[in-house]
Amino acid sequence: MFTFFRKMFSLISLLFIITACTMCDQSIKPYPPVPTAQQLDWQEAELLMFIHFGINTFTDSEWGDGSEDPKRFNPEQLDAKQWVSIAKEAGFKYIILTAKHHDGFCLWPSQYTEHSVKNSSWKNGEGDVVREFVDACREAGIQPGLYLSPWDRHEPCYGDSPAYNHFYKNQLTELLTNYGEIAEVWFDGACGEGPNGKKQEYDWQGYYKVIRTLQPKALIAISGPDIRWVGNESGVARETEWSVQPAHPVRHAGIDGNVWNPAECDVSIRPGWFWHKSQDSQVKSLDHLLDIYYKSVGRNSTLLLNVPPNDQGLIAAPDIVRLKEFRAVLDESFKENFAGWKKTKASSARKPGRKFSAQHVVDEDPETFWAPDEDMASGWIEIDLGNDVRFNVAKTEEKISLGQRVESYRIEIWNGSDWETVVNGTTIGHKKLDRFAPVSTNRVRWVIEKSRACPTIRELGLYLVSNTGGGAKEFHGK
Ligand code: FUL
Repeated sequence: MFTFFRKMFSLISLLFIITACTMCDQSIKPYPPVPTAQQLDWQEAELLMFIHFGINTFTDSEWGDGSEDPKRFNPEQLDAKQWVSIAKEAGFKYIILTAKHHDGFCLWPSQYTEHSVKNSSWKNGEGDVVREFVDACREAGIQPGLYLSPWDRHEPCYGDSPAYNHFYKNQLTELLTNYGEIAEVWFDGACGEGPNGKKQEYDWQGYYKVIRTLQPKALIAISGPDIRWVGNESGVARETEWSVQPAHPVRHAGIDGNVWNPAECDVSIRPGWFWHKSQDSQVKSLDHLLDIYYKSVGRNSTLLLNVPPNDQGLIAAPDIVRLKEFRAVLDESFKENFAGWKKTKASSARKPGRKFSAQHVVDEDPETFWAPDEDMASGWIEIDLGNDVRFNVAKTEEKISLGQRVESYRIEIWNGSDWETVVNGTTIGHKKLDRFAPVSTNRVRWVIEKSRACPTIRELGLYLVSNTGGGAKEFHGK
């Protein structure tokens, strides 16, 4: 009997806890717009690899004009598994392949054109690079994405708008039907003249419809609604980078107000997008890549780094070396978070219970977060480091599944008698990495100065990084 009552009591307590937690969850409402599940997954991925590969790889050019002989395509040692394993080891979670670039040459045997692998020397025209690529991605747990250039300098009907749109949708349909789940479709906006100066009007709404119908989970990037081009090809986001943007008249037709439209920073590891032998010695330096990392991933964006395979169909040695160095430095840099599990206090914490306590910003749990009292659009968190600690990088993260909220913040250190500012920042978003000259202190304070709604801070970090990509020169504050 006693055991029965004890069990009943435990059951009732459990139900009480579950109900209380559900109520707490409801007590912070999302501040719209918020990301979709796919946008969140993509943002958490942080690193994406671009693979520019095609007829240009064999003609030593960046933009083919469509007159290239498909026979020239012959990557004798092509190994998509090599691309994928190099990407995976370096921490890249998505890979986007140029299924067709502006020259119109297709890496898959499209039934709508003769300008493809089927008329190449590679595998006697029996090969399919897209197939090998998606298979290798799936085997390794990497998300595959495809780039299908709307601008097609080979296709004769380009410039006859309805005919070409029909052709293009057929190609999209082939790619989105025959190769399993595709995570990202990358739309370049380039739109050159067609034959006899004809202007092609792209049917964007029609293209989006094909994708949404065939692959409802695929993100449509750049000239599409889900992911925004950062605005340059140097891999650099703005210091103030909002994922919340005004709806674009074409990409978000029919929507008024703001949409969730995060930035992607695309940049090549080499001067060109395609592989050129002459550029084997011009792979970006480690410092440059690290600087790019801080200015893209560290500024609420993702990094889409292009690593183009060579004419053998393999990623070349200098690029592999650099990617390994890049990974090793990042692992080393973020190995020890001096703020991790330290004692915190805050201006306030939202009730009830400890659900939104400041302790959550150092618990290394991406699900939990701190929020101040209801209706507070500002507040602070202090971390007691125990002893003096030296660091030169700070990490700040918002819980973006609830929306991007913070407009300005600062980071202060205790100098024994006063608080000194080391960082003055604006937006945070998914991840903000601030670099500064090394400082030593036993107390650090993050002050959220202004927020569009009650701030929701997910994680904070402090690191001593030996190679910040030269960015320490740029530190602001004090
Ligand atoms: C540009 C293209 O013209 C380049 O060749 C490259 O593909 C880059 C990613 O997008 O608009």
